[in-house]
Amino acid sequence: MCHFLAIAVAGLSCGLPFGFPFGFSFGFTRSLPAAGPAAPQARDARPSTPSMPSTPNLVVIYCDDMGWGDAPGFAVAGFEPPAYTREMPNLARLAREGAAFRHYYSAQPVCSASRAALLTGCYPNRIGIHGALFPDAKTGIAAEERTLAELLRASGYATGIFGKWHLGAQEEFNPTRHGFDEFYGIPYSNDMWPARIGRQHPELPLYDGLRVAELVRTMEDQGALTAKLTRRATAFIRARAAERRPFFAYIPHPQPHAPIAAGAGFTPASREALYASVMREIDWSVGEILAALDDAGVARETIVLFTSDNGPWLSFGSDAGSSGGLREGKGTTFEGGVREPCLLRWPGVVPAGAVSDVPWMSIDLLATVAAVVGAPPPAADRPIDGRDARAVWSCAPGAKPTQDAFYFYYHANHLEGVRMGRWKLSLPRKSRTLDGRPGGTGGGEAAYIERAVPLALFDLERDPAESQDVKDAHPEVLAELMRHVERARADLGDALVGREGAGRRACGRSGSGHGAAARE
Ligand SMILES: [Ca+2]
Repeated sequence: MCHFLAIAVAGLSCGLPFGFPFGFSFGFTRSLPAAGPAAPQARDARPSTPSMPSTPNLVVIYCDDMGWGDAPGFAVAGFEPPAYTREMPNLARLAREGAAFRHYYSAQPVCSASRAALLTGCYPNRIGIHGALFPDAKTGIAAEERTLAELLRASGYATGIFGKWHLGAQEEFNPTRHGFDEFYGIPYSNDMWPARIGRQHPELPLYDGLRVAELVRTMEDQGALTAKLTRRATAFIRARAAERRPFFAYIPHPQPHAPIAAGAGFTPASREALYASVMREIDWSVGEILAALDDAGVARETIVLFTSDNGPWLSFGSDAGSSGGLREGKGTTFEGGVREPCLLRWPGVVPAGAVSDVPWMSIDLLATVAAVVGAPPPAADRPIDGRDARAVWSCAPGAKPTQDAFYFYYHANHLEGVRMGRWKLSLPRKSRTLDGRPGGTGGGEAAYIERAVPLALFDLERDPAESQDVKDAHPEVLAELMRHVERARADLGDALVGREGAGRRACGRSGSGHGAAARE
């Protein structure tokens, strides 16, 4: 399923617990050194060449509400991509120098839950995070969960987040309390300010560590964020590279989440063209990051992952992105809500120019990185859901999806869908839709309606838009998927059928806490 050139790979495994021996070589342009679990490198002993790929730098660029169809090369057959996807030279460069994963998933189609999965390797409902945490939320990520930043810091990495956190706004949930050395960014979404959700909420703070550095009060302030975050991220990259210290730079852009805003130099020709300008500025930011890696001489020893937290916020219409022909968008577990554009560059490991249709999910990132750096396994009482994705990343022939089944939960704990291979089971529920009506214009929002959707089986290979229920033609597939549903319900629960689940853990609660304020 990897459309590239033949790659000779030996010793690959898939779906094993991380930490297993892993050595392979490519048969085309270069050979790789073995990447077995290795002791963390001392901070001052890091080689400057990729001869020790067990400590690659990691850069994760995580957009907010960017659709699957918002990056070049992501569209179902016959769908006309937005014009701005042809004006993204830096994303095109990432695709050329790395691989495009067309069946990469976010774990949930909403901000906080999506980020919880990315940073812990767990389904967010396993660790008690759901929805989007509001400024008054007294909950956040539990101190006992191991974040990707904590894992890498324990392996000698410098860690920085430059952008939107959204895993708890109280001080005990600050990123600097969860593994990040540096935090420069906003604690929650860019629409959680008085201009949109009312005067009862505080001004939007821009943090520098534990301190509020300034307030984001105007759309001009919002428009300046992308450049400010990019400058801090590139400064961090250059400084850590100069110290020859491995680093993890997490760059979760607040854009293109509404209200959209572009910075100086990206003023659109018209209000209708603002979304395109925002996307072009994000592309510019990617170029700045890639240039910083080049200038510092660390591009070949750095993993760069570019993706988004969930699909487009379609009710904003002209201010929302494109799902590329997939069904629906943010706030739904149809493909347009949870499938995200994914570009991954890791010279010598990820074949340049490859396009892969092998599914993997954000929950797999932590397990994969843990395998690369040889991190200890998770605590016995804190199992994670992710699997080592290196076989998928390297586009190994015959590489299987990282998971036997991918589960799509939404709301507090609703199991809405399961993907197994080419098949996706859509479970009965209510799901929001514009029902064919256009979204808003100029920053206005059209109203969704809630519509009951029935049990359905979709063949994503033949029907990526999830338009034709084929369960009657494939009863054996339906039966196997229902066995996965039962496994998920026993472990993670399913509020749609009144199941609690034995494997769920509590989120963190602030000392002054009185309940969650998470909404979808
Ligand atoms: Ca989002």
